[in-house]
Amino acid sequence: MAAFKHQSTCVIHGGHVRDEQGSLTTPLYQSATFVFPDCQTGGARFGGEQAGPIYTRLGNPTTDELERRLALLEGADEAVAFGSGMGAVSAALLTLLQAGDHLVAATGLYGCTHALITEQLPRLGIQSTQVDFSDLDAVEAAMTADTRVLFLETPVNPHLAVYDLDAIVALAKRKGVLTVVDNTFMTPLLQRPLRHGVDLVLHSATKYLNGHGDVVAGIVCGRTELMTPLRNGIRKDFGAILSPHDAWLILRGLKTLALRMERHCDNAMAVAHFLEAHPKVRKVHYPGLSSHPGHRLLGRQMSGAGGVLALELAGDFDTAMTFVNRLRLFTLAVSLGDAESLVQHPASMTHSPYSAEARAAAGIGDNLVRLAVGLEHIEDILADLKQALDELPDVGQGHTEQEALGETE
Ligand code: 3LM
Repeated sequence: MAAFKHQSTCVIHGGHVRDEQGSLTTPLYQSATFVFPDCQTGGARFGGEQAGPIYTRLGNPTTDELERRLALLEGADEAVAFGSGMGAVSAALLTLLQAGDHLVAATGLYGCTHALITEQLPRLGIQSTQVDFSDLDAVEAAMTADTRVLFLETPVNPHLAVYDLDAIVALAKRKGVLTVVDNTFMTPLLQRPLRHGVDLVLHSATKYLNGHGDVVAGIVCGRTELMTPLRNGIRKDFGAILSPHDAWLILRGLKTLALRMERHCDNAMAVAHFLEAHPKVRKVHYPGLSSHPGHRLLGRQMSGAGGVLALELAGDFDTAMTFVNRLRLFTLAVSLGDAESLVQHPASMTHSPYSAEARAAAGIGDNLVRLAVGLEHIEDILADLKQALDELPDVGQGHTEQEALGETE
């Protein structure tokens, strides 16, 4: 596959094959099955001696183009698309793990990934330990003779902790285990984990990759040796495929990914600065801020800080409810990566699958609110946050104005 020098070109042209009619856009093959010219050809396609479509659960020309484009963007040999991000997460783990194996995962993870690891995989004989991945000694200590995989998100959903991929991969290689990274918050435009030696990278394509809030999808990228069983075994037999129509919508959405990510990052940075200076806010979690522990990895591991941030309000559960309910432009909905700015309350929504203890260990408090900053004009975004914050009761736990202005020691 031809690679392009720039990702902003690749999101438009990567992996495109011009069809016989000369269609500018990728044709949509909205067909469950494909006609064989003769019986011998059908058998040869099933036997793998001849390339060509068979049946959409096994592969589809529209979905193939999306997979080629993502593979180029992530720097992978191949990509395999799924009907949801969770389809991608579960397929990646089921490909690499079997009964008796052990997994070390980060404490902070999207809620359903946490549920998959703690509730579903143990039913299949796959055990796990969750630890803070910023403490590599703890990661190493959590490994057993049966550990096969390290799994993490960076930045973490919902509180944007950032982990050092080079250091984690070095540990994994030393111990002979594989690493899987959920790159949903960054997209391949801001972070390419395979370049750091990670084995599989995956996305909820529901988010930035599609970018328009109208598709649920996932994708896994990696080297052929790992992708072949993922495609020809796990996806074929568990069947979590992506609809060709949704693949087509993601291909359309991808064309503006570079432009969108730039604007998401700019808007989120401005929001982070605004919140950091607001007396009703106790803490802002955004790797773009120099106060964030992951800031040092900007430039080395990430080329931008992304469009999601989290804030801890000076207050409690009720303060968070009041703040979220007061927002007008920010729409109260889970998900992220859309044109619309979205707000949600992780403890009661995306991370409700955690027990209260696991949530506390993961650093997800009741006063934590997640913002997925959209593409609207920044003045409208800031005005909405200001009106919702200004009305909150003053409980005196936020930054003082002097602190916020950097006037204290
Ligand atoms: C959310 N997240 O609002 P799907 N990996 C990451 C994710 O953030 C998600 C998935 C995987 C949210 C969804 S909550 C009901 C809505 C880092 C999803 C799973 O299966 O495409 O939803 O992806 O944080």
